Amino acid sequence: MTIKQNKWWQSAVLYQIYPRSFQDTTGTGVGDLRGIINRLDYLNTLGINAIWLSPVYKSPNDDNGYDISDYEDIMDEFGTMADMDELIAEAKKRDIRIIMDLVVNHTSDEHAWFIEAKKGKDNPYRDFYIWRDPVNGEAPNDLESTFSGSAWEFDEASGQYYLHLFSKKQPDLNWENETVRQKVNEMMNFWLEKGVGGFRMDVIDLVGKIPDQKITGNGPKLHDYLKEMNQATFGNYDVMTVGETWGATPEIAKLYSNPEREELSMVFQFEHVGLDEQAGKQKWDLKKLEMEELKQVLSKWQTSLGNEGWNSLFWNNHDLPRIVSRWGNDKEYRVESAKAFAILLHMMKGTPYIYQGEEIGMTNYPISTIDEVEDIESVNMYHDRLSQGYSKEEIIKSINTKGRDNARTPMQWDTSLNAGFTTGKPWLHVNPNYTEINVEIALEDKNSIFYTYQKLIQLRKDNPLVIWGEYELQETVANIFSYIREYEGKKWLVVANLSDEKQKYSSDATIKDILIENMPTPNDLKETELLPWQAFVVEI
Ligand code: TEU
Repeated sequence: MTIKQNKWWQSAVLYQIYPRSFQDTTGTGVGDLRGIINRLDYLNTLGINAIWLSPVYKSPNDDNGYDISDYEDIMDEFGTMADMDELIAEAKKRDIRIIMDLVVNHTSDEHAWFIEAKKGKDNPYRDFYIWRDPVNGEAPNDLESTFSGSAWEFDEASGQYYLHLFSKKQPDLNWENETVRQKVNEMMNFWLEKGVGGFRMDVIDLVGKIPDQKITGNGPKLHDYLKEMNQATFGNYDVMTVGETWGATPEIAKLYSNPEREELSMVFQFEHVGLDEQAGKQKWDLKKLEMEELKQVLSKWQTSLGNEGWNSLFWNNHDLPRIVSRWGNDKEYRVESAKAFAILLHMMKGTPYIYQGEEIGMTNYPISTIDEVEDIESVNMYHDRLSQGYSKEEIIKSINTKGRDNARTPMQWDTSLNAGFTTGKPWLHVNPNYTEINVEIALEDKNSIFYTYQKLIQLRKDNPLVIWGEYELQETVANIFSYIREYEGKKWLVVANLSDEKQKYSSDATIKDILIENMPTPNDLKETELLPWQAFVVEI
C-alpha cells in the first residue's frame, strides 16, 4: 500500500486557535466563538483548510479548558452550542473544517462522572477513574504529575488515592473500563454528527497506562483502544485525527499512522522540541540548540516514515514558546528569521500547522515576577523549584524561555486598545509590541510575514511536489539547512541560513525559477554567501 491516499488532510494546512486568546467580542477579556466566526474571512485570506480548536467545552479552567466538566456543552465564557453550530457552518461555507480537541486522558474533577465517583467505593462511576489504597500510609508509588508533585491525590472521604498525571483537578480516566471507552466513543459521535472535521487527541499516548507498573506512555493496550475507537467513531467519516504523542519515535509513529493499521491519520512528534533541553532533564533545564541536531532530527522524520506513516509539521502550539523568539532572532531579524523558519517547515513533507500569531511573527512575552504568570505548569514549577533551592532569577529565566504563557498572550489584531483583542481587561497581558506587530499592519505590507505564509500555503496547493516529493538533506555548513524535494522529474532546492551571520554557500545547481524568497536570491549559487536568515526555494 502507498501512503499516497489523496486524503484531504494530506494536502491541507491547519491553523490552531487558542480561543481564550483569539478574539473577544463581549468585553469579558476572554476570547469567544463569535470572535472566531468574525475572523473566518481573515483565515480564509491566509488560505488554511482547517482549524484545530483548543478545547471549547465546559470547564472550570484549572488548565484553560484542558480540564473538561462537560464534553457536550460549551464553556460559558466562549458562548453557546448555537454559536458552535454556527462556527462549524460558517467555516464550512469557506471550505474550512473544524478539528476538535479531544481531551480524554482525564476529565475535570467537576465532571459529573468524577462527582459521582467521589461519592464512594460502591458508586457505579467509581471505576471510571483510577483509585488505589495507600501503601504504608502513603501514595501507592512515586509517579509524578507533569504539573509538579505527586500524581496521586488523597481522598479523605474514602481513604483512597486517585491518579492525576496533570493537575489534581484533572483526574485520569480508567481506560481499562469498557464503559469509559464507550462513553468517549458516544461523545465523539455526537461531534462527528455535527459535522466536525476530526480530532486532535490530547496526550493520547497515555491512555494505555499501567500506573502500578509506572507505565504511563505507550502502554500495551494503547493501539487496541485506538483501533476500537477508529471502528466505533471516526473511521466511519471522512475526517482526520492527529495524536499528541510526546515520546513517539518514527517506529512508534508508524504504529499510529500506518493506514493499514486503521488507527490515526498522523501524530505530533516532539523530538525536535526537546533539542534545547538538557538530556534526561526537564524542559526548564535549558541548553543551546545545535542546528546540526535540528537538521538531523527533522530529516530523520522526513525520510523514515516512508509509506508507513504521515508527518505533521509544526514549530509552535499553545504549550511552546514562539519560534521566532526561541530559535530565530526576535530583535533585528524578526521578519527575516520568522520567514526562514516558515519556508523551511512548509516545504517539508507532511501536514503543516500554524499556531495563531505565528503568521505575523508574534514573539515571547518576558515576565519579571511570578505574579504575571497564569499557566498552572509554570506556577507549580516555580514553587517546586524554589523549595528545591533554585534561585528566583534562574526559574524566571526558564519561564521566559519555555513557559506556556509565551504562546498564550492575546492575538494582536491592530493598534487599538489591547491590540483589538478585547475592550475589557485581557485575561493575560497583551504583548506591548502589538503597536508594531499586528494583523492590520501585516495585511497592508506586501512584504510581511503573513504573505510569506499565504504564499507557502498556495505553493502547497498548486504543487504535488510539496505534498508527495522525496526529501533529501543537502551537505552544507552547520548553520545552513538545505534540502531537495523531488517529484516526477521536478526538483526544488530549499535553503535557509539559520543564523545572525553571513554563511558561505555553494551549489552546482542552476536556478530555473524562484518559488519563494525572503530577500533577493543570488543568480548563481556557486561559491556565494548567504545573508543572515536568508532563505529561498528554487526550482533547479
Ligand atoms: O499537553 C501535554 C503535556 O504533556 C504538556 O503539559 C507538556 O508536557 C508541556 O506543556 C510541555 O511544554 C497537553 C496539552 O497540550 C496541554 O495544554 C495540557 O495542559 C495537557 O495536555 C493536559 O491536558
